[in-house]
Amino acid sequence: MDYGNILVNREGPIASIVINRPDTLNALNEKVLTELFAAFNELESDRTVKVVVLTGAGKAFIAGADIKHMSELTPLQARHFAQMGHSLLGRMEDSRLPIIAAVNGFALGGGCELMMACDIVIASSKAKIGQPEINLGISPGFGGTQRLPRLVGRMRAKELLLTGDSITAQQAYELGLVNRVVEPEEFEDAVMELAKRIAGKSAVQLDFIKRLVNRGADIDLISANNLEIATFSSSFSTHDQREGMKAFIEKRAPLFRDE
Ligand code: CO8
Repeated sequence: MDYGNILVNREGPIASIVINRPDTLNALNEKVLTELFAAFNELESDRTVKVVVLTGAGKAFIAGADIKHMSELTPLQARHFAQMGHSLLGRMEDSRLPIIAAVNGFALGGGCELMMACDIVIASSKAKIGQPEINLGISPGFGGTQRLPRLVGRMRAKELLLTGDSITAQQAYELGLVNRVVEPEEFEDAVMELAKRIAGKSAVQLDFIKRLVNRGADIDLISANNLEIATFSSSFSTHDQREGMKAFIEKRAPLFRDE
């Protein structure tokens, strides 16, 4: 597929997706959502890819859904738009690929929601994060009222959602919304260093562990633990389990084959 609004690059096992609408601070419209969905499908089916970095061009990660686009929507069109966003975020959470959100700047509204569907978040110290929808007279539509309280707790989530205030990357770190805050000049290196470390692991286990954490969080503990037992036992049918343990015993680095 030809992408007009995003850039997709591959460097060995590390793929990057850059939302490339800097004039609108990478605001999300239906075309961007469609392209992102297609890009995640494309990368998922390329078995050489093991990790994805998602970021934005220019000074923003994503400053939210495109307000000009949304200002003309009927309720039915708004429903369709929200469903597209939810499908994309569900696709990201179901992907076998770990997704690192490299939050280079503003992550607001739909941008914060997309960030929360990623697996690890590295934020530049200049990033601003929030759910300002209330200031536009709407409620969040891409999962903000659901993922945010699950990540930071209900009280803190309601404060952000009801005031619409943005917080700094450091405050987001203290809330547990981002994993790490890095100075702008070290940002790209920190993201690539993390991506490389993850890409060196077994792709089978990246998939298994991501699925267990994401799906286990939505079901009861007994069922989730049973899922873990089943997944753990099936690990013992893989090459990478045999290699990982053999390498430990032989005191050398493992050579995973992602199978
Ligand atoms: N949509 C469209 N255009 C935008 C957006 C946006 N979300 N954000 C910024 N832009 C545009 C500006 O209009 C401006 O364009 P122009 O140069 O043509 O005037 C350009 O980007 C640069 O922006 P600013 O000049 O405003 O840059 P500043 O550095 O002064 O300010 C801010 C940066 C603080 C990020 C400011 O741009 C801002 O407040 N943006 C809006 C943030 C926002 O409210 N986001 C939430 C949107 S709602 C949402 O995401 C809901 C998601 C769920 C949808 C559910 C489906 C119905």
